[in-house]
Amino acid sequence: MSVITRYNQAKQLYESLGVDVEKAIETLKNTPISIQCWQGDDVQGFYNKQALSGGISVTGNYPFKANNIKELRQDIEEVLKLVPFDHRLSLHAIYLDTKDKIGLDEIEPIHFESWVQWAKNNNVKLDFNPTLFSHPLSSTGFTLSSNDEDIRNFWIRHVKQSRKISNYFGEELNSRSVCNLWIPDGYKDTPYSRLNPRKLLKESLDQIYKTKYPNVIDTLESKLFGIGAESYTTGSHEFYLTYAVKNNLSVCLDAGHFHPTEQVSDKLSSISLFTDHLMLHVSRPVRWDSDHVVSFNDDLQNITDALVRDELLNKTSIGLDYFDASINRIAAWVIGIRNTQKALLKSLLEPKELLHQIEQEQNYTKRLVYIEELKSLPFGLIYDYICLKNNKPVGLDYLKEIEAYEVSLKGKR
Ligand code: RNT
Ligand code: ZN
Repeated sequence: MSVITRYNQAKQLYESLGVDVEKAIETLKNTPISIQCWQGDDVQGFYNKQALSGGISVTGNYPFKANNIKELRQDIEEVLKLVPFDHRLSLHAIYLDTKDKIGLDEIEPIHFESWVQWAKNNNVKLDFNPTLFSHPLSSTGFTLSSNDEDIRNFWIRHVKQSRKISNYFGEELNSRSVCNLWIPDGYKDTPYSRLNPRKLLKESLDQIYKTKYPNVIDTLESKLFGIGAESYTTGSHEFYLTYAVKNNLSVCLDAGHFHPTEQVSDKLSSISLFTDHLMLHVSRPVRWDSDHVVSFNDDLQNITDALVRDELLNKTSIGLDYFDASINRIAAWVIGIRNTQKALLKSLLEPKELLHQIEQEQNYTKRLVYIEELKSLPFGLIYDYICLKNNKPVGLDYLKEIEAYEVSLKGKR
């Protein structure tokens, strides 16, 4: 049976429940994923050859890693060939394009001009992240909350420049750019004062966010702990959430940055009532914030369900954040993007109005019957059709393309 015949049958099934399948597909099309550039080269970047630090780590030594901008772009273009629809690319400051020896506090839009050109050619929008790790001035484990004023000021200048670059992206590409701030600051061992670094971080942020940019969505990414910062992180969830609400900024929730039993999906509705925007780092923690490739699991489904059921998609940026060097890096990207799209599609294929109504009628038996039965409907056939229609490989076929691409790199990297 052909992909189209199977699609038509699945479509009929969904329509019998009152689901508008074409509308679901259209919404998926209009929901870009912000792809993390750093999956391509194990968070190395092109700034200097500093080892990765800041409590994050990449394991594995799969060959064919991208070694320069040209190779990284080539790899991302390959990824874009294997997933339907247009997407965003999330860049880190250390992925700048310049031969000049400049400080991270001196970066300018011009150092990212070639990325904007590339983005225009590839129908991609750009997001940005200042890089406050893998640098001699972050080696004490503190940046914006360092008690050394020079260190703090250096990083304040860096983040200010980063926001300027993000605004340039937004302006050039006609789409507001998310500028997401994450800092590694924290203590390995129990601090005496939990307040002092947070006071300093607050002061730093006050300086950074004084300037308002029309084309930037500023987000603050919290973390519970990092490797080497097990006992305390300055930028905790409470710190950033209250700071964001008070200062009209937004937060970024990384799925690996909470206690293992906490559900990011349950936080979205609450926060959405008090901030204009939500940013997600969709990731997969395995025992800890291990940044595994996003899997099609309940955690992911719960997130997309929360976004779709409560109509939060319009105010949410869905970004990926993982880095796996133990498997083909293109596959790592593609698996995570396709899984995120599938989960979104599955959520979009629910008879939403009906379920809201059932809940309002307090018919909890009916609610559970529907929710459980919907889980086994053939959303995968709809996804296959989307791939086919958009000239993207259906099902397992993308593996062949990745294998062929890998063969083409032999002897070149
Ligand atoms: C670290 C944060 C952060 C980074 C990227 C590379 O724990 O999740 O988002 O992963 O900036
Ligand atoms: Zn993250």
